[in-house]
Amino acid sequence: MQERFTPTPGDRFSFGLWTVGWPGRDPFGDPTRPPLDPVDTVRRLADLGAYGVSLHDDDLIPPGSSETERERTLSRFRAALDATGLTVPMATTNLFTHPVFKDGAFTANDRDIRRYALRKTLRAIDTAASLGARTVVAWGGREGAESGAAKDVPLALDRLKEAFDLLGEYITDQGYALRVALEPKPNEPRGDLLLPTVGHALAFIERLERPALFGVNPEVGHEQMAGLNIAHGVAQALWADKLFHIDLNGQCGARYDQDLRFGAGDLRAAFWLVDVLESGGYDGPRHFDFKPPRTEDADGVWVSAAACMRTYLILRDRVAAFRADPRVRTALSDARVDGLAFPTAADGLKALRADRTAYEEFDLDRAAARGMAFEALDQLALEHLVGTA
Ligand code: 3MF
Ligand code: MG
Ligand code: MG
Repeated sequence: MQERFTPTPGDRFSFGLWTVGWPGRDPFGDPTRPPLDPVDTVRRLADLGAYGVSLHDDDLIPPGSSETERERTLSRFRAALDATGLTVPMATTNLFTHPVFKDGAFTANDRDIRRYALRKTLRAIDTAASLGARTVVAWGGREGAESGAAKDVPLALDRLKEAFDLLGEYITDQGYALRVALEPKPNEPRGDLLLPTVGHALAFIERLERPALFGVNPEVGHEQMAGLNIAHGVAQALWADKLFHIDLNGQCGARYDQDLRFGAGDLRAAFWLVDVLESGGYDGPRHFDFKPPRTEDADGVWVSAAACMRTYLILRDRVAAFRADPRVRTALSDARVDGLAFPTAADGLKALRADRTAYEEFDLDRAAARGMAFEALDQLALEHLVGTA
């Protein structure tokens, strides 16, 4: 039992430096834990069975570092990666902590701040490439507004497109093997954020000069803050070949951004998310973006991190058992789920219009009376989830 749920690098689990490294400062209280040394984090994550660590530029290289300090920090970090075999699958830019970004970065009303944000991001892209990352995440943490007239939204979208077109040009010119994953979030820290959901981001990407370079990084809690179904959002991203990365965590409904460990909050949503990730062809990192609650001491941080991976593996096991259960196969067939695989009018519009059984002779009452048998199917899922199937 124990062995099955012990993570290995083959499971492709990764964590942000800023997740386990969160010292617990929140809007109402001071930090409850000391900062972590990124090198120790690398060792602890490798010991726990993770394969990757991700980072913002500033997580590793404090802003204002000299060139020598930057090189020294990077080489010390690289040595820890080499010693443990941990990789950096994703790296990103912090465009939200410094007060200069209070009105946004790529969409700040002030042009000089937008230009600084772009230069900072080009630098972070160089760092990402030098660490061997394959994905750059872009979370527009301050791209938004608290009040109606403060932000001209169509112009802000023009500037956002301009920024991502320039970043796409840079990645292409440099020949970097990097793709960009936009991370949607509805609100927090701004009252309203641009690109609030997976759907908004997918639509935006199609307006870019190099859409193939861009995809999404959905986060469980972000979609749930908007009251949305994360498994459906991820399924649509996969359908569009745009699931470049994922941020796994937990959230209890539409309230403040909780960043709970994976599986906390809406456990059934987590079950269906693992189902869609495991069956939908996603082969990227299973990346955790959570915050060990500030009630935990240093040991509690690692308990919480280990639990994220263990819960994923338990859910993966439960989902596989659900899919393999002959009773589930029957229930799926009773629910006619595979009926959706047949094109509705493969013989074309003309044949559809000529088919009297499709309309004039269609037995509306009989079709409406057919039960869908979804309840039996869903109860089987619940029983697999809680271990009584
Ligand atoms: C905020 C987030 C961010 C992003 C990160 C990019 C600080 O709610 O989720 O975490 O994930 O900036 O990966
Ligand atoms: Mg988040
Ligand atoms: Mg995130």
